[in-house]
Amino acid sequence: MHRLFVALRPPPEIRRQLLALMEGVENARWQDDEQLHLTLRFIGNVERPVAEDIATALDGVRAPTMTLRLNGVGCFDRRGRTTALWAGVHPHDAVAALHRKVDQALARVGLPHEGRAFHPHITLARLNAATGPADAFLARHAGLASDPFALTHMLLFESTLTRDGASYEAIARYPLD
Ligand code: 3AM
Repeated sequence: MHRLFVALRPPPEIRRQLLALMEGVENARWQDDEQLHLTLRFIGNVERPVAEDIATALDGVRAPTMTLRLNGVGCFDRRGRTTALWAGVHPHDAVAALHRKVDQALARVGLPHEGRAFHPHITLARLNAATGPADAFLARHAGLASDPFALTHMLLFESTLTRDGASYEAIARYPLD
């Protein structure tokens, strides 16, 4: 089985800016440089022939290169607990349009539409019960901004879960126009 997702990779200078934010939350599992990405669509576990269909379907997605900026930070909560800290991006329209195109391309090869709302974000840290409060981090970086950065391709990633977290490998690369 292959655990797949489709994502954008911020350029090195933006990743450096994000890495520099990563302190001040006790026991947070900060993402490393290799792990930084903006997920367009989580796919999950598929068998090899389906993975090949997915790779072909993504080849047919046509979308323009987009320019984004970092825009603030936020968190995801589940059952009253914060599970992830992330950096936001702005504007949302082009990246949401690309998310929809990817979702449609994947539907054509039989994957069910993603049910949940799309919130473009770059995960900075994963948190668990042992993690200290993140309020000060969220307040400190509420005004996060960056120079504009261009995203010129999207990537199909394979995720391998290890005891130390997930490791991600780009297995295909699709240029944006
Ligand atoms: O972009 P991030 O890193 O926040 O949380 C997982 C990660 O998102 C998410 O897919 C990305 C690559 O692993 N993910 C994992 N399981 C998921 C699921 N069942 C999921 N997204 C949606 N549904």
